[in-house]
Amino acid sequence: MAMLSFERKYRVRGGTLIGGDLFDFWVGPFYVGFFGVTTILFATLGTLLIVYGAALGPTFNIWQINIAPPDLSYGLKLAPLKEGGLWQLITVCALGAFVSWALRQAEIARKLGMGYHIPVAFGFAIFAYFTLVVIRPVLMGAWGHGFPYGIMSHLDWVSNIGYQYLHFHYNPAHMLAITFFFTTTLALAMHGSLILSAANPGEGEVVKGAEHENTIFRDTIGYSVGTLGIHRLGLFLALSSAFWSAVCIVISGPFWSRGWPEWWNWWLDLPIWR
Ligand code: UQ2
Repeated sequence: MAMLSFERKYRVRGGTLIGGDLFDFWVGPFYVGFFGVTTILFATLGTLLIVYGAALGPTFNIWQINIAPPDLSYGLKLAPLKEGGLWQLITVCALGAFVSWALRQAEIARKLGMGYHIPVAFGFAIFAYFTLVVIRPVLMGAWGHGFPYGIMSHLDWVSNIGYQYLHFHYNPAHMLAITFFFTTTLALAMHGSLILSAANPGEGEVVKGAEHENTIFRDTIGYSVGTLGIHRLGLFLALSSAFWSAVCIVISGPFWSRGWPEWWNWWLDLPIWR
């Protein structure tokens, strides 16, 4: 296994949040740590529960396997395993694994003396999932409002929710989320193509750097956001995508239960038209 020259200096004890030196070791290239252990435990248990749920039938077709949340009549109670209890346990395992993964990222960042940007960024993804399977179901009073675990079934769920609010594209937070997702792909396409164009200038040409990167954008659009700026912008766009996704689903039901097109009547209802 290749080892970067600086790793000999940084692969040292310390920086752990919990467990002291006990789990402070590597397996091959992988740092373990307390949260590496909890990640493995939660992920393994969660996966086994999914396989058990699949084995209960009616199919092992990977596209059709479905592990549904409890019926709405169970409210916020624990349900029997085969009546949505599996979904509840799998949700706990998923959150346990995701949060463990984020904390392991934080421990590695501490070891390396880096900022917490990576675990914070991953935290936004966890927050979006948490909003979908915990915050919104709790606000609506039943775990049955969570989404089912299955490839086709979760797509059907998204489609059904969309139609339940008549036309989800009129949800203003959904509009923002989509705009951020699209702008993220625009920014990454601009950045990726710019870096590759500088690094692969063609036969016989010398590799170009930041000055050239700035110049191609100043020459074309009169503005360069800068080499650090593009990464700040990219992170902002990506985090905003996850954030507004969470907002758009959590307001659907708990704060608005009619069709989203109707929400825009606030415009026609403004007193200025009277
Ligand atoms: C840039 C720059 C980079 C980049 C990119 C730009 C040298 C290597 C892609 C250009 C980005 C701009 C002008 C912002 C575009 C705005 C949105 C909302 C997509 O200037 O600095 O660094 O990779």
